[in-house]
Amino acid sequence: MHFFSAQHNLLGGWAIVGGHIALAVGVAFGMRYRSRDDLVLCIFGDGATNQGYFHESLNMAALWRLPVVLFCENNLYGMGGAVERVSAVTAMARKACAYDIPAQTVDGMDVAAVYRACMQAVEHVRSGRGPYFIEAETYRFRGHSMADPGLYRTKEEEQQWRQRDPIERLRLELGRTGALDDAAFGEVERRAAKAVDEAVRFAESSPAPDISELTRYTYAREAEHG
Ligand SMILES: Cc1ncc(C[n+]2csc(CCOP(=O)(O)OP(=O)(O)O)c2C)c(N)n1
Ligand SMILES: [Mg+2]
Repeated sequence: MHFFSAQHNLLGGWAIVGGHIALAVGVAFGMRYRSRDDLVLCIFGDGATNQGYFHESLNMAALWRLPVVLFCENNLYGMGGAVERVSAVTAMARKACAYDIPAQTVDGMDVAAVYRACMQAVEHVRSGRGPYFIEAETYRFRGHSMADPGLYRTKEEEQQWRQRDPIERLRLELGRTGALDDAAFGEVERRAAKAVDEAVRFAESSPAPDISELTRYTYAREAEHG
């Protein structure tokens, strides 16, 4: 969860649901403050939109016209239950209206459609008009984590969404247009599987960290020494 790569401008996966929206807006404020022509892409789930952070952050981002694209993956479930059981508003894009942030809903199972929506959002933000909200309608084929076996939906529902698997759809589309044949696609899959296997091997064969490492990287000053 705590991956981070400053080199790739990837500012991390965060443990506190919705907390990173405030961080993203803070980073966007920093960019504006330093007159940098960059923007932030902040990705969060439907569950995060019920958190106080979400509302405070959208308010501030809109008020100060900060350069941030807010990307909500609405996969219909949080951890342990369906959206309609926890959210008074189930269409996530409508939540952006409260802060006058332009929003669009896109088929999150269609890679090209998501790409197009992101490009529109980037264009909007780059033109100095403030934040933009995207709701990608998608599905999570499993429970949230090992602690969530995902028993709250039916096998039939899962099967229906499987038919729209975005990776499979992309493979078919690339094959149809001749951009990437099955062999080339298989090679991409093999490379990805190899990278994951290597990372798992590295993690499992590495020694457990010493207790003194517990708070390392918690503060920037420590990271400088690390
Ligand atoms: C503030 C906070 N509350 C609860 C949790 C436990 N938790 C982790 S993920 C999650 C559900 C998140 O749902 P959603 O945003 O829809 O993400 P998804 O797993 O569907 O991508 C919860 C409740 C947490 N990490 N932080
Ligand atoms: Mg979700």
